[in-house]
Amino acid sequence: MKNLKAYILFSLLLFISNNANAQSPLGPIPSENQMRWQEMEYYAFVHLSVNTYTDMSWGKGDEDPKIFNPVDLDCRQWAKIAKEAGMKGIIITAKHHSGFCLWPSKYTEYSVKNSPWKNGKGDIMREMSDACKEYGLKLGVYLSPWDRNHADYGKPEYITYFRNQLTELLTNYGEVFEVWFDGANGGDGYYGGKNEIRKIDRKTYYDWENTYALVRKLQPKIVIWNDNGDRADLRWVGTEAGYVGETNWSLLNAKGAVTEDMLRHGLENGDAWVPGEVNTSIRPEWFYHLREDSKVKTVNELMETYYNSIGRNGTLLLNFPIMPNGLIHKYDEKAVLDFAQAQKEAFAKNLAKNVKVEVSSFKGKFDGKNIVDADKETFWTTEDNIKQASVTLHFNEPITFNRFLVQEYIKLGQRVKSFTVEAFVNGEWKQLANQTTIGYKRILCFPTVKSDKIRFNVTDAKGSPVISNIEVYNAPQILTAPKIIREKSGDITIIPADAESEIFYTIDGKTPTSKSIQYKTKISTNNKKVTVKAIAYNNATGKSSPVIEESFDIGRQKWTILNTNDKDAAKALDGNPETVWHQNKDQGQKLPIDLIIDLGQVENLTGFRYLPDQDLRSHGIITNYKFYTSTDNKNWKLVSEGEFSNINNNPLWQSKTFKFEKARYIKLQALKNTKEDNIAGYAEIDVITK
Ligand code: FUL
Repeated sequence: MKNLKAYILFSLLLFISNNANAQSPLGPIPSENQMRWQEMEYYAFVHLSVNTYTDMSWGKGDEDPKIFNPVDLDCRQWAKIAKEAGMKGIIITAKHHSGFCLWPSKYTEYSVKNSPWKNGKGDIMREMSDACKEYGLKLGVYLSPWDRNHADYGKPEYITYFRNQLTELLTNYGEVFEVWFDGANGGDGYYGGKNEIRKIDRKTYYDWENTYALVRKLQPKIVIWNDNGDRADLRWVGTEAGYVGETNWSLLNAKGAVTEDMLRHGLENGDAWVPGEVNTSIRPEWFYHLREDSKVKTVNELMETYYNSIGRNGTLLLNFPIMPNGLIHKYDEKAVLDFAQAQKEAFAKNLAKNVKVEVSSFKGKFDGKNIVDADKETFWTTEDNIKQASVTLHFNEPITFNRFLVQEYIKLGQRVKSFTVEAFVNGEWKQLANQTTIGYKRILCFPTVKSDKIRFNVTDAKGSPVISNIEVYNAPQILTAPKIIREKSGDITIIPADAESEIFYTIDGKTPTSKSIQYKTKISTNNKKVTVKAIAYNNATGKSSPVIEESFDIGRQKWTILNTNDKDAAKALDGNPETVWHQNKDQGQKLPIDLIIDLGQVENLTGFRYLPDQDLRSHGIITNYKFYTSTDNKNWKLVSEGEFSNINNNPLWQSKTFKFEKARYIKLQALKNTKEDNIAGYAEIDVITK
């Protein structure tokens, strides 16, 4: 009897301890909406506005709505591609900085209703929402706070207008999973015909607190993305290049300034859950430009983006620039479907599924088996207050692998501060990786290893680790395309990405194969215009990289920068995007500053190109310019002026075209830079000729 009582008591205690909460949540944790969003992992952006028809990165707000005519527009094509690519939703630029609305808003005339498209009877938001429903995708909305068209922008009245528009978008088109409030804000614009510069304080002007309250009331399941200095549900990662920091905490402080470092890495001891979303475009720019048809990202670049976003505790928001006809370009479609295929191949077989596991300690039912059951809802945790722990996976026979995937059960907080991965090779443990954070998902890539034992060690954590999943893969190798540059001498150099592959190229427009010319030394081009296409080819596997293509205008051999003695000036013409010349005005002075170049002979000019410093934090990134030509270096003619729109976030080649001019001298006048100081920086300067 006594034994029975003791047995019952013991069983009861065991039951309670087994089913008790594994660990209490530690620090901030995701809301249900943030959790649902995190699990989406991968979704699309689409950019379409009036500037799709003017070849500009940003619309100014004065574009005639009559130019907007996407005659073949088919949101079902966008949705079908996104779905087939494995994406879970689409965020559409309902209104970009131009102020032009893709839906017939009641509150403005500047919308599709005054465009020829469907005789002004169309509604792209409606078509997008219907297409998303049909393909089982979630719908997201980008509504630019900055509106370069609206007469009231900068006044309190505009906030009413902005909220009216938000209300339309979040009421009339069904459930919306994410709203995007772009950070680019204030500056020159049309503003109802005033054509002036208007500055606002992006932290206070929009009264975010009440704007958020409205959003949440209309869409209780939404997540808010905001890069205007006011903490929302999600954060920008500080770059549009497609990566977040290797160390990536999903935390920030709810109040106080946010630095670039915090955007990139989060904040270990932040008091709010604000995870990072990696936004990048499948082409260099966000909007469609014909010249970028040869610049669609390759599978390798996209896979790298995948590992640097989803593989680093982020989500991936990948953009399709919509063509003027209203469709996604077939090259973009192919690239994203090849990318989906590469993901499938990389993660085809989880070699760790249900293998034998040994853990250093565990608590109740939260034992090692939960890590390898490929179910992220079950997890392993240790006894309380343990900050170091390890998991060893035992395989029946040696496996070959090069990817390691690990997930924390973030509903109980992000805990791991550092970890290592080891493989047992030739009788000893060999370290494969020594890393910091994990978060929702971390994927590590390393050279292929063969082993029958893998060990994962948490080396430091905020509290007992809670790990939901470990997976191991052997991803096939994908060759990376080489880089092509043209030096000032006119010679072309092709730089391989790895030491093993050979390079083949063409300069006759044909697609290169392993039968094309093999690259051995610099290609001399007599200073002429030339298009080079190249591949890397691996003889052992017979595999090729994607084709890289670069087009160069006239060579710059005879060029001289006239108005300087600074030796570093050569860096602006050396063909190397990594080297930059900084031209300084005297301390205390401000721009403008001129860069005058003698082309050595009269050329048939139709435009110029400018590549800024690739480091966005650097000084001297020009935002506004004037460009002049001359035949005698005395009398100058202004041939182009304007802005390099999105250069602050995306330091790409800026191409500007103008009416044909015969000239020997060119002058680029930098009017303003991102820091509003006295420096103009040039990674490269080039011209476009007829
Ligand atoms: C930026 C904008 O200025 C770009 O045009 C683009 O919309 C990108 C997604 O965000 O800040």
